[in-house]
Amino acid sequence: MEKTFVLVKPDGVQRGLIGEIISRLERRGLKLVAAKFMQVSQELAETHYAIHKGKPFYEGLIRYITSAPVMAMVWEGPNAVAAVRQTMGATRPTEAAPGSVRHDFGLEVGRNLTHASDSVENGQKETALWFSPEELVTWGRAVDEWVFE
Ligand code: D4T
Repeated sequence: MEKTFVLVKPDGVQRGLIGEIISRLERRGLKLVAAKFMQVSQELAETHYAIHKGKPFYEGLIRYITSAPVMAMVWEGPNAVAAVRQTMGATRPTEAAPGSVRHDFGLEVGRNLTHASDSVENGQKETALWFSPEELVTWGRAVDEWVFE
């Protein structure tokens, strides 16, 4: 089953939106397989956002992601990558679809509340960066057969 890496960023934590965001993913039928509330180190932030190094928003992005704790998670489901990105909405909140997290709670790209992997490959890479293999829980959910075809 496809897995994807999700972060509730510092603004989402500070604004008390961890529960709201988890609730939306649960309600959709996705299954939580790992979760960790943590302060992001400078080193982890720089590795996670290595692709953006040198871009004008890079320094601010690193300051933002290390500014307060985050909730790091791995979610599983059919097409989990696409489903989670749809639930989160476009990177820029003013371009995010109505009903998405970033539309409903955000205004600025530099305070866009969440991160979600943009491909299956990046989902695997990010999961391996943020979690050790033992932190991923394999479990059967009673409603799985009513959510997964
Ligand atoms: P993340 O990685 O946070 O889920 O965002 P996305 O996958 O949706 O978008 P991204 O990689 O293009 O951007 C990473 C991160 O950088 C911030 N950002 C981005 C910014 O502050 N200014 C910008 O112009 C862009 C493009 C927001 C998300």
